[in-house]
Amino acid sequence: MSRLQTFWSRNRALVYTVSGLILGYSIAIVMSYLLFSIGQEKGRGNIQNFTVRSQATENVLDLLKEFNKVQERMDALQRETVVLQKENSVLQERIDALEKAQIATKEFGRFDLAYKKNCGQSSTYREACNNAVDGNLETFSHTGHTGFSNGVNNGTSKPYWWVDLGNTYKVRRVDVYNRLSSGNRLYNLDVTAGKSLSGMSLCDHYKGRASNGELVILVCRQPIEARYVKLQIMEANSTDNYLHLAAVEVYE
Ligand SMILES: [Ca+2]
Repeated sequence: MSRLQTFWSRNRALVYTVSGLILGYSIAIVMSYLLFSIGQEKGRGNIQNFTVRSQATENVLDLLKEFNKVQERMDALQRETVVLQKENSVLQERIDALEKAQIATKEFGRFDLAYKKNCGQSSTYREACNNAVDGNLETFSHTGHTGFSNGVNNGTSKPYWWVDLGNTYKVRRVDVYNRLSSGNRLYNLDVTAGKSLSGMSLCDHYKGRASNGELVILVCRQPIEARYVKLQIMEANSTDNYLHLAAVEVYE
């Protein structure tokens, strides 16, 4: 019997056992590697998904930030618009005042058509209507006084004054000289003109309030063919409501 045969017959069981263990370990190593690879792939996929979701969230947050910025800008623009509208309103008032001043420098008829002409007023408190056409700025007409209560005088609702020019003229401008005291009572004034007191057209409106002795120039938008010119405070409340006029001058 050779040496090899002798070794095999003595150690066969040991060789089988060692071979079996080597094969078993190899299979275990291969399986572990395969399972690890699969797990890593799956893990990578999950990380990618997570990354995608995270990017989408970032985009939404960025959009929300942009939206908030746009909203803030719109609010700021809204506030700027309100300020500009107020400034525009103030400028418009200045333009109106300048236009009136410009009109006042234009050539009008040289003669006051109302001077010493016949007149009337809705009611009288001491001072007659013709004090407004006497050429004297210290005298004034005064509509009715109806009582005194709660510390104030009571006048009348919508008091008016008118003048008869005696002939028909193309009335374009009416100058009103305010009384030298209680001048704030002149406001909300309609100036109308027409061929008869029952057929009057609006020449101009004065918002007021006026100051003592103020000259208020009223200009008709269109010349009005008129024999009569009428001034009326359009306020219906009678409390401290009077029309008193130092002078009224009417021009073509
Ligand atoms: Ca007068």
